[in-house]
Amino acid sequence: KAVLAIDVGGTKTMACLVKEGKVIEEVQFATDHNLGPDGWIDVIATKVSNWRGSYGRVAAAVTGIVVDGNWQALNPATLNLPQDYPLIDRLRGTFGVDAIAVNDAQCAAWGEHRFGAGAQKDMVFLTVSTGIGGGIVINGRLLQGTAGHFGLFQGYFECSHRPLEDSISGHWMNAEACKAGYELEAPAIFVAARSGAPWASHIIAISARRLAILCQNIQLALDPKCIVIGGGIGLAEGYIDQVRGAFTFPKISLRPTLVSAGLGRHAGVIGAADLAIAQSN
Ligand code: BMX
Repeated sequence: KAVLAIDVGGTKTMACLVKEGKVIEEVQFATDHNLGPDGWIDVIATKVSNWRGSYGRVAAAVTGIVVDGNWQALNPATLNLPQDYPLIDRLRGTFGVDAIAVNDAQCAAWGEHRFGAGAQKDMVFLTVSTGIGGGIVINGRLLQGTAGHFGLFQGYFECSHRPLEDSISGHWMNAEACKAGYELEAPAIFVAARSGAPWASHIIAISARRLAILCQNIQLALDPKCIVIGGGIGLAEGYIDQVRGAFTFPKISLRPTLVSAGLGRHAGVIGAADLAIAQSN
C-alpha cells in the first residue's frame, strides 16, 4: 500500500500518495493562515477523500517541530500554530491509520539522502522558502529534534534579536519588497529581477549573500559532502549560482558544495513516506 504523505509549509500545503519513493498522486494548495491546524487537516481530508483505501499510513512533513506527537511553531512569523497541537492524534483520528509527523526540512533531507541529490553519508539539506529550514544526515542517520533548524540561528545582521531567517527568507523578501513599494511575494520578485528591476535584484542578492555565509558556517560545523538546496526560493533560477558567487572563504577547497534538490518540491513528502515505512518495519 502507498503512504498518504502531506507537507504543510508556511505558504503551500501538498498531499501525495507515495509508493516506493515515487509520487503517484498529488494535490497542492495555499496554506490558509486563517484556518489553523484543524482546518488544514479538514481541507486535506476533503481533497484526498477519493484516495481512501489506497494508503496504509499517514506521514506528515510539517514546518515547525513535533515533540511527543504535539506540533508547535519555533518562529510563528512563518506559520502561527497553537501551543502543543496534538497532530499525531488528529491525523490518526481523521484518516483512520497510523501516523508519523516530522519537521518538513528534516523529511526533505531524508528524501534527498535516500532518493535524491544527497546520497553521501554526510549531507545537509537547506530549504529557502517562507522560512529557512534544514536537516542533517550524518553517517546515514537523520538527526531529529531541533537539529538542523539553521533558520532559527540567532541573527547577526542588523536585526540581531531575530532569527536569522527573518533577514534571508521569502518572508523577509516580501517585507523588503513592500518597503520598496511593491506588495509582491518571492516568485514575483524573481520575475521583476529578470525583467531588470534593480530593487528586486538587490533583495535577491542580499538574501543570497547571507545564505552563503550560513552555508559556510554549516560547512565548518559539520563538514558535509554537500549541502542540498531546496524550497521555492532555493530552486528559483539563478539563486544557487548567486549563493556560490558570494562565498567568502578564500580557499576553494573549504567552500561548501551546493547542489539543487533532486526531488524538487517532492523531497519532503518522499522523505516523510520513507520514514513512515521505516518506522513500521
Ligand atoms: C522555520 C521553522 C522550521 C521550518 C522552516 C521552513 C516554524 C513554523 N518553522 O524555520 O521548523 O522547517 O521555517 O519552513 O517555526 P517553510 O514553511 O518555509 O517550509
